Amino acid sequence: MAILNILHFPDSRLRTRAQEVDSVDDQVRTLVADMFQTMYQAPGIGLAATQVNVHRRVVVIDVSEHQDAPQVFINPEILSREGVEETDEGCLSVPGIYERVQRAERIRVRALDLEGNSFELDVDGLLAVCIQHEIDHLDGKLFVDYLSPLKRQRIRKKLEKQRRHGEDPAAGEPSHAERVI
Ligand code: GNR
Ligand code: NI
Repeated sequence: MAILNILHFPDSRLRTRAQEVDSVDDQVRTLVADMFQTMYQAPGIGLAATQVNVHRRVVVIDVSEHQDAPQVFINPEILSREGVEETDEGCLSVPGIYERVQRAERIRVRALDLEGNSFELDVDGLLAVCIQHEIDHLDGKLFVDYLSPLKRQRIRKKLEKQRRHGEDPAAGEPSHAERVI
């Protein structure tokens, strides 16, 4: 297993639309294992392959309290959406930034599992938010795209400044040891 490098906004590679996976093979399973290791050590509750510069439609998620409930979504598709909910979001590709974003409250999602079998799931709460956030990554979209251009510009400047000064952007509040939830 390997810990992969996570791209940071405004890296243009985060704007790539990921390709469908046409066969769930050992290469995909190795990618999934590496993505889980990367997500758990970050730590985060989800990770899209786009964030580690692999432009395939692969998402890993674990919204459980003890990080013991890994979920894999390959070629995820939202089949239906219901209601609207606003929650604070963060992103491992936009470290240290938390903003309110509106998303569908409940969704039905279809995806392939690690054996290549299709499954459908009705989800709400944090898992629904996370799946929508991750599918956005696969489409080259970031949560900051839902904010005003002024806010997005401020975030861009802040991250560029931190980068120039060689700071760990995830340092400060909340602590790096805490998950971004
Ligand atoms: O760790 C993460 N937390 C989070 C919190 C609220 C909404 C979405 C997320 S996903 C994020 C990890 C990440 O960047 N996934 O792409
Ligand atoms: Ni993200």
